[in-house]
Amino acid sequence: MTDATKDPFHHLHDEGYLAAYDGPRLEADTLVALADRPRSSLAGAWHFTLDLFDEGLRQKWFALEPVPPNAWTHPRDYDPYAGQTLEVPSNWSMHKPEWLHFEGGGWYTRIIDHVPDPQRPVTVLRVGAANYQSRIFLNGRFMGTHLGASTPFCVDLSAGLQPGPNRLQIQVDNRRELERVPMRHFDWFNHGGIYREVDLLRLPAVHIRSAQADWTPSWGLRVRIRLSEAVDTLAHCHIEALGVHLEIPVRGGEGQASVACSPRLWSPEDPHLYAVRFECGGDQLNERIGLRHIAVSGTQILLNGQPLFLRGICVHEDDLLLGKVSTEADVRRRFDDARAMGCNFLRLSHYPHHEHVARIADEVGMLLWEEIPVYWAIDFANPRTLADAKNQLYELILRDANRASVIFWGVGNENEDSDARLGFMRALAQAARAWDPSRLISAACLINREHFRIEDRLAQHLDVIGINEYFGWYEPGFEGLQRLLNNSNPDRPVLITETGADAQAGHHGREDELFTEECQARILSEQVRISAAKPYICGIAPWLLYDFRSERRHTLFNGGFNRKGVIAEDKRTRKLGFHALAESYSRCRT
Ligand code: GCB
Repeated sequence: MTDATKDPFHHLHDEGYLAAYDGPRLEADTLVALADRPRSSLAGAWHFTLDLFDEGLRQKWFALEPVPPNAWTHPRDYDPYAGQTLEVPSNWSMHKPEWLHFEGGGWYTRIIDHVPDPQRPVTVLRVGAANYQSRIFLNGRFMGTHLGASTPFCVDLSAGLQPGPNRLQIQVDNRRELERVPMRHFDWFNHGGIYREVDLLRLPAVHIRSAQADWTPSWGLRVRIRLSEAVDTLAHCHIEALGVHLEIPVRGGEGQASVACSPRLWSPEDPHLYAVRFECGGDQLNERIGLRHIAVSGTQILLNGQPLFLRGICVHEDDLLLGKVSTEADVRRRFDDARAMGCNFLRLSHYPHHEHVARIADEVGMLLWEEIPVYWAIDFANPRTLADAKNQLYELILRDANRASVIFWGVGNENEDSDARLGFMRALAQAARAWDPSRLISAACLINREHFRIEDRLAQHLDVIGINEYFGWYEPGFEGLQRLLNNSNPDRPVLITETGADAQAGHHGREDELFTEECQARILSEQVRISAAKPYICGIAPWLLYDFRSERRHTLFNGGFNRKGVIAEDKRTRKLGFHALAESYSRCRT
C-alpha cells in the first residue's frame, strides 16, 4: 500500500476511489419548493471537460486551487479554471459530433460570488436535472451526491460558503449501470450533462420546504406544509378569491389544515387557477393552483364527478438540436400539436419531464400522466435500487404536487412479472399513495400472455391499469386485440398507455406495408375504434407525438430514430397518422 499523503502517484493504484463520493445523498427531503422564489440563475458558461477515466475523482481536481500568474505548480492533467466552457443548461451530446455518444463523467466549474445576508442566511443550490449521478464540491469540499436523471435536487451550501469568490464544481456521470433506474437498456437517447436550470436560493433560517393545496368534496381545501426545521409555529394559506385565510398549526416542522369551500373547479374545458399564498415566519411562497377532484368509480375515471375519456398521446423529451432541453416554446408546441388532434391528455414518458410542462398544462388545460423510469429490466431485488426509485418518485411528487393537470403518477413501464418486481412496484405504489392521496396511481403493464387477459398481480395496488399493446404492429392484425378485450373483465379502469407503429415521414404505400404512413394511420384508427368501444377502457395514449432518437433502431427507415411519431423529428411534418388520430378522436366519447 502506498501512503496517499506522501505519494503523488497514489491515485494510479487506487481502484477504491469512488467510495468516498457515494454519500451523503441529496434526497427529496432536502428539496426546497421553488414556486415564485427569487433566485440567482447560474445559467451560462461553466468551465467544462469530459472525463472518461474518472481522473477528476481519482486526482481530486476539486482540490486544485487557481495558480497565481507566473507561479510554479505541478503539471496538471486538467485546469478547472481555464480552457473550454459549456453552456448550462445543455446536453454535452449536442455540442460536438464526437461527444454524441459519450457516456461517463463531465466536470463543471464556476466561481460564484457570495455576499452574506443576515436576513437570509441559508444559501441553497438547486439543480433542475442532471443525468444521472451528480457530485457537488464547494471550495474543494465534497457536499453530497444525487442519483436520478430527471428530478431536481438541492444542496445547502451555507456551511461552506465564504464571503467573496467561491469555487463550485459539479461532476455529472451518465454511465448506464445495473443498479440504476432506468438500468442499462432503454429506448431513448442517453443525453448527458446538466440540462435543466441551476439556481441559487437565499432563504431565511426557517423556511418552507414544501406547501401543497388540494381539494376534495369531503375535505374541502386541504393544505399541507413542511418546514426546514422541526419547530412548533403557525403557518398560513391565503386564497383571496375564495375568501380563504387558513391558519395551519405546525408541530415539529409539519402541519396540515382544511376548510370547507366551493371553488370553481379546474378542468381541461375551464382551466381556472387561483392565486395561493403560503406564509410562515419570514418566508412566503406564491403559486397559481387549480382545484379539482380526480377519482375512480368502478371502471370509470371521474373528474369533478364526471366520467372522463382520455384522448391522449405519449411524448418524449428529445429535440434535434437541444437534446433533452425543453424550452417553453417547445413545450407549448407539444400542447398545440396534441390539441390539434383533439387530445385532452399527454403521457409524459418515460421519466419526469421539465417542470414547466405541468405548469403550462395547468394553464392551457391538458391532463397529464407523469412517471419515473422504472422501465423494462430493473434490479428489482436490490434495496439500493428501490431506494433510488422511491426517491425519484418522491422528488417528482414534491415538485409537481400543486399541478392540477397531473392526474396520474406512473410507477413503471413494461416490467416483466416476477415476485421481486411485484414487491418493488407495490412499494412504489404504496409510497405514492401515502405521499399524495389526491391522484391516481398507475403503471404501464404488459398483457398476461398465459391467460391472454388484462391481468397483473400489481393491479390491485393500482387505481387504473395501464396496458401497452402493439396489435397491428409487433403482432399482425387486430383479432388479438379484440380477443384480449373480450377475454378481460377488469374491476377497475384500463388505459391503453401505448400502441402504435413506425412510419417514415414521406414513405407511402399500402396499408399493410411496414413503415408507410398509410400503415401507421390504419393501425392508429383501428386501435382507437376497437378499444374505445369497450366501456372499461377509459382512454388511449398512442406511441407517440414526435419521432425521437433511439440507439436501438437501425433499419433503413429508422436511421437511429424511433419513428412511431405521428409527427417527424423536425416537429413540423405531420404524417397521415396525425390526421387519422384527429379523425378517430373526433368520434370518441368525451
Ligand atoms: C414500448 C416501450 C417504448 C418503446 C416502444 C416501441 O413498449 O414502452 O419505450 O419506444 O415500445 O417503439 O417499441
